[in-house]
Amino acid sequence: MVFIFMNIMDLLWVQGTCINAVISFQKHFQAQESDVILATYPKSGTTWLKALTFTIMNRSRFELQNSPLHTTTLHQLVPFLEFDLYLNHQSPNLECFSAPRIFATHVPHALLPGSILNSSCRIVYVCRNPLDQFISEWLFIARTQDKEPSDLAEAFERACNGIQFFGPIWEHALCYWKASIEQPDKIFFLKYEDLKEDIASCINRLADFLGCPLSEEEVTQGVVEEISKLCSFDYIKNLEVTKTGRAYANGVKNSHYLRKGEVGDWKNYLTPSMSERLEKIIEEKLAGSVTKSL
Ligand code: PAP
Repeated sequence: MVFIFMNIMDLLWVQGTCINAVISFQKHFQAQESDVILATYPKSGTTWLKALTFTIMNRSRFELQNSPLHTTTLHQLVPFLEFDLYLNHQSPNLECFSAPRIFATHVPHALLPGSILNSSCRIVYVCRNPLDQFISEWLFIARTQDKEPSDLAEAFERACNGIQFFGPIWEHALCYWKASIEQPDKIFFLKYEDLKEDIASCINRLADFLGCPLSEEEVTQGVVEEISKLCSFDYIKNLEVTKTGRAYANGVKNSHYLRKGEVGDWKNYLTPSMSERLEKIIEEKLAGSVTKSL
């Protein structure tokens, strides 16, 4: 775990393995006006958001039944800036990505390069209930290491102290949430739970934000339902490329990114006192802001 001091007041966290990549990303990335950046805290719905955004934005280029999503991993279609692109290259060649480009990042808002913050490229952020996020990450780490999960109480203690790969989840979400309130045309703030509850409405709102709204004709033809199905947990989990492929740069099995995809799975792992403790921390840290969201 590594942290960067931005100034005397702010302490911003990034995963230790990608600190140099984040610095290169900050220094060298040149945003284009048409870029879309998918920003998330890990295990909050990145893979789902990649599928939805790619499908919505490319639906006039590829018929849905011929979407590259059927044969190509989402990590290749929408690479992570700090893992896939800048991890091993200070200034990777991004010419192979045709506009509009879609990239993903877990980097906190304050660490995004100026060219993203100061251009008119768009950012979509997804947040998730921190209890579900914690369990998802705890189990993901074990799966990637092919081991039993680590001690739950210890991992939970670290999460309550904000010690996770990208720092406290509440700070990460709060900064993006504030920015989305200040710049609603630039940052679109979504919740994993809302995607689960009403995917059709989220697809419509996301398409509007991305500047490619669904036409009345598309709505009548059932395109929203088709996008929803193509990007659904069950559909993506059962694709051959998910079962056999590996994530772009870290080599982790694709299948590890699709575990259960449910809201409230934390109830199967956390005791009532644990959940109350983390809920109280979240309530205190996010009072009056994203609290209702989480
Ligand atoms: P990442 O940030 O490391 O890329 P991310 O995709 O955000 O991972 O998180 C994985 C979680 O999203 C998993 O949650 P779980 O452990 O609680 O099951 C995964 O199942 C869930 N997920 C991935 N794809 C989808 C999808 N299409 N629909 C719903 N949930 C999904």
